[in-house]
Amino acid sequence: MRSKADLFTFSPAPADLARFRVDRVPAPQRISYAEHPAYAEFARKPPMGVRAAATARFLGSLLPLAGKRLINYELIPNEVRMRRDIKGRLRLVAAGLRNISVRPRRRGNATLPAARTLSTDGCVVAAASPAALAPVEAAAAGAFAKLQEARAARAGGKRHFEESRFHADRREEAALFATVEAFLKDAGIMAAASEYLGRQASLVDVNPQINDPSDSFWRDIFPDISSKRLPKAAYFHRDASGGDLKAIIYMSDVDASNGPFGYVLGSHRLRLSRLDDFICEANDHNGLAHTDAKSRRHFAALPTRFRQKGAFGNDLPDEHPASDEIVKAAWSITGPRGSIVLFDTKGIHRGGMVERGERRVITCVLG
Ligand SMILES: O=C(O)CCC(=O)C(=O)O
Ligand SMILES: [Fe+2]
Repeated sequence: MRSKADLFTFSPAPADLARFRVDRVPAPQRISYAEHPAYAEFARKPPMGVRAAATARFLGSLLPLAGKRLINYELIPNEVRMRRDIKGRLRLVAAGLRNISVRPRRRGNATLPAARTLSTDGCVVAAASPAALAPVEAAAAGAFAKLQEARAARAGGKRHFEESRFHADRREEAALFATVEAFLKDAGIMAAASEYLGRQASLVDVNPQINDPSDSFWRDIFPDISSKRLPKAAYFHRDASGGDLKAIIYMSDVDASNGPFGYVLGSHRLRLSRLDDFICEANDHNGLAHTDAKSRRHFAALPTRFRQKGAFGNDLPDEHPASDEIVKAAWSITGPRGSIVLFDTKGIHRGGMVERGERRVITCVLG
């Protein structure tokens, strides 16, 4: 009989691909917005009212975000976060209090090859055989059907990125959670994640996701501007969450045209000061990082230091020295269904930009 390990193989990124030179490039999220064609006009002389409103919105988001970081909010599962009734809120508080003592990530002494690759590159890929993937396909079929229905109901209208996703609730999708958890364990993903985090990793969220060319969240970045040319670093971002890992399971074959996930190798080593990182997260949370005209007007009215985003790629001019560095070190991960991408969400990445066909994945949050 074949052992479970035979059903999975790890592969590191192509060795000939460049690694992101964190010490050589200026911080990519520090952008001269006063000279940016889509922001300059707004940055020139923002009216007092806009400045006050923007700054108030920014400052107002700091305390809730600090609270979230204190309780490791992103490690609390969907079904506890989403409940609005009193009992649900109490559970959230209890989970939050328990979480205060969770240690942040402690890097180093990785011994497993997959954890070592994760430490050097920020990203590692495993391949599951069709036999290993089969139970996951069966367990996720219902969730994908529901998601497809919800997406069809929004056909024609503009879909937000979050509408690509189905946030599975562990109470309703117990079988899906259990199957995915077993799959990630057998694949060695949980062990690699645990070594990387320096503590026992757990499966926090399971989010089936469908993308096709009708998703325009990545294409219509400046809806009011007629030029539709995208910058080279379009949609590249660092997640606004507190620093967890994600495992993306490809549920369909993924080639260059149906939205491969892309990771900038070594970019998880980017060292932002805690303050700058916090500023980025705040703007990603408070909505000022959006790129429609109203959000840009407000963002451009912020004091210069506060003009930073985790979702910076759409704003990064091709001339910025970080742009080429990002492109050179970006691994566009194509692969058959059953491929599993494990990555540090604080590294620079993008995905789901489908030109043709459809891409189905299950995005799992590990924390
Ligand atoms: O859909 C993708 O491939 C990437 C989405 C993403 O950026 C994420 O899950 O953090
Ligand atoms: Fe992301």
